[in-house]
Amino acid sequence: MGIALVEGVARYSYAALDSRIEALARGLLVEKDDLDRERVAVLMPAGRNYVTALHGIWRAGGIAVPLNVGATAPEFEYYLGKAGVTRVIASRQQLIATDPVCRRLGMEALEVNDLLGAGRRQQPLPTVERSRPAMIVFTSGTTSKPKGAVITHKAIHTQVTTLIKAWRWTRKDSIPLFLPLHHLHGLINVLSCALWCGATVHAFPKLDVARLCEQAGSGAFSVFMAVPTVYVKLMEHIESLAAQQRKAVCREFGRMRLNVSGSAACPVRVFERWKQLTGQALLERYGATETGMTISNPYDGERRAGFVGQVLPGVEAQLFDDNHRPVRNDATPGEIRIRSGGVFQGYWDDERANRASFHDGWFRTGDIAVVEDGYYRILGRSSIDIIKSGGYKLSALEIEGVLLDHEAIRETAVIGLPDATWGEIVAAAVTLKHGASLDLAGLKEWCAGRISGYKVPRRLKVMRDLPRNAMGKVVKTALRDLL
Ligand code: MLC
Ligand code: AMP
Repeated sequence: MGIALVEGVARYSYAALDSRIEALARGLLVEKDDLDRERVAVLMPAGRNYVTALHGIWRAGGIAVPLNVGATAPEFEYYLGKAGVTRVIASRQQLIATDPVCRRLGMEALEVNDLLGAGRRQQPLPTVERSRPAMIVFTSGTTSKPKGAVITHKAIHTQVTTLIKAWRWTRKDSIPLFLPLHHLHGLINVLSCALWCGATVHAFPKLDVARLCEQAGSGAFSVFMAVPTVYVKLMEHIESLAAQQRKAVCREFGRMRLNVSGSAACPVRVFERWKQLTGQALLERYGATETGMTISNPYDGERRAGFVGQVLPGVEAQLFDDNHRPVRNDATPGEIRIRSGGVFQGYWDDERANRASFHDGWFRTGDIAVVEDGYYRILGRSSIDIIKSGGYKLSALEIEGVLLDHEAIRETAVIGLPDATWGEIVAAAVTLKHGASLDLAGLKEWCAGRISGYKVPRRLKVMRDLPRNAMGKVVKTALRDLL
């Protein structure tokens, strides 16, 4: 069997990975027959241990809760509590960072190595039906705190097999993995699709544009997937290279069989510049944590800049108006709603959110689109309180909730502002308490340790009053124009 993972100079075969996964599953089970929906958190960067932990939990019948390695202690505590996690599997570095929280919650925190030898070799592994939940993935939304999307094995199976077919994955493929593994883009589209079909994953602990270009330039990859921000960063780097090196990197990106962009809108200028540099027409696709990928530009055929493409096989998509009526005319904007075997089961322990998110069996994405000749074009979101920065979905309300704890801040309104690199950046408008003062550097420093780096405001506007309507509600559109 071939190589499943490349991590630095180490290469791991599928067979070696498989026996490690079984050993970990047995280490988790010890005397039990089945973890039976026990929630086990996974907290580590891409690599052999991540795959061992994720699949080990699955084989033992547990529910994996992949978490952000950059989460702060309060965020971490929220995720563990909300999902009812009982054990955490972490890398050494994460173990040290999260130990105080785990101790406080009386939770067992382990490294992969602690579990590998802990089970009995003859211990049978349970049969895990596809209808069972496989993981809880936290996603921000229109509520202040992130919600845990429960995704079954069946939904993962549907999502992965759909993409393998649509994008022609084969075992000959090799792909770099540098996106975070607590979201579907890295976890399903890159890691799971590759491992499903016997391809090779090159794991990077984080985005390292220089190393990526070096390896891409030596022909190491056949497929590349990233958020638009990564393509912007890659192009900046490529343009800074000496002529010969630049030529080699561009040539090798051009020789790959597929470059995909998603998780946020790919600006037309990024599509065009990438094509100019490498000759590759980026394949833009659309999806969400709750649905997996649902709309994609074609593998063969026209890839339209500024469009997310056509509905994937096996997926039903329909535009709806504000009164839950299907939009009959494709040129009329409507909310994209989805039905498919890839859709999640519901939010963990959140009946209110479940009621609000489904209507007549359709999942409401909150994204507004039009359709032209079968190609979807995203116009925006139904809520201004959702910000997409570098492919991360952020809740303005969650950030506002944290900022209000600042001793100088009386009121705040958080919005996303357009940005050429990040898509949007987080901006906070605040009014201050009497006699208080605040600057951006001070605010950033205060936020560290409270919210993940990517949620921290990059702009601060201190105002005498926030713009409000006659009802006293902050008018965020007016604020956006002001900023
Ligand atoms: C990092 N920073 C960000 C940021 N990421 N700021 C705003 N938005 C972001 N997304 C900040 C850091 O806090 C830091 O600030 C500075 O930028 C440099 O940090 P870094 O970690 O060195 O950045 P970098 O490695 O360049 O990260 C950029 C990135 C990352 C694009 C690789 O943002 C990323 O991995 N994004 C992908 C998210 C993703 O996978 N989304 C998929 C969701 S699933 P300071 O002040 O400390 O210097 C989904 C479904 C679907 O949406 O359709 O796929
Ligand atoms: P998440 O909850 O992090 O999975 O983010 C899902 C959201 O990302 C979707 O609802 C869209 O708003 C956005 N999204 C994903 N892909 C695209 C794309 N290609 N273009 C525009 N928005 C996208």
